[in-house]
Amino acid sequence: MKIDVIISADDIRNEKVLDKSVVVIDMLRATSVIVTAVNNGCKGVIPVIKIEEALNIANKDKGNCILGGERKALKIEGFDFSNSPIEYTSELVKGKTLVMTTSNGTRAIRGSVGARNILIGALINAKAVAQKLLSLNNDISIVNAGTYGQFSIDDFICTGYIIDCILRQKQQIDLTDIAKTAHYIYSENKDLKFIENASHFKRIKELNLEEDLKYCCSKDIIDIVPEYKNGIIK
Ligand code: 3SL
Ligand code: MG
Repeated sequence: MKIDVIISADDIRNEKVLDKSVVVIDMLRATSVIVTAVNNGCKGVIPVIKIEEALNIANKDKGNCILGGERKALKIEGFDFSNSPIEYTSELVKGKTLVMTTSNGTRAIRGSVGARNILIGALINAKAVAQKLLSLNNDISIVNAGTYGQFSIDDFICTGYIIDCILRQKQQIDLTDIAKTAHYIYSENKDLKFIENASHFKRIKELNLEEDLKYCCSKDIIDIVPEYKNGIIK
């Protein structure tokens, strides 16, 4: 079993994900939203790239669909939810299909098509993701959504933690240099405080979304692993 890491949605190349077990990570905040929504009974999440595409899908099934996501970290006009995971309570999402578009996360999910499995990961479900990857017993590509095509500290630390959870159960794993680096950086920063240096962490903080940051930086509070298959995450 081999583990590789892709550092941003812009860096995904088909041969890097083809037939792999992929985990897409956008811990701030898209994949934290998806994990939370599915855990709270959301029927499925449809990740799309464009706002118009999201509106078209949702308008065809108004009673069942809810719209969520962001541009520049802010709620999109006409949408029901922003990209704040704590908004996605079971009262509001149970039985609904979430149509979602975000700047980096949904792009990374769609860009991973061609992988054997596309799992949705964040710090909040990291241990469960590691367990699922071990059970799939396939080579792994951990796709960091990154931030607007750039490397992002938050996703990289989360990657290191998932690798750490895997290595605690199975030592015979071949790590690429970048996977070793992610694991090393996490090992030196297990309290996760280093994430505060991420430019996107600072952006969310400037928006006074401290509750989101606290929630997204909580390890293993959810034990489900959503998977993207045939256009929908369940
Ligand atoms: O880039 C994304 O997909 C979003 O998660 C970014 S934000 O945290 O909602 O601004
Ligand atoms: Mg992000």
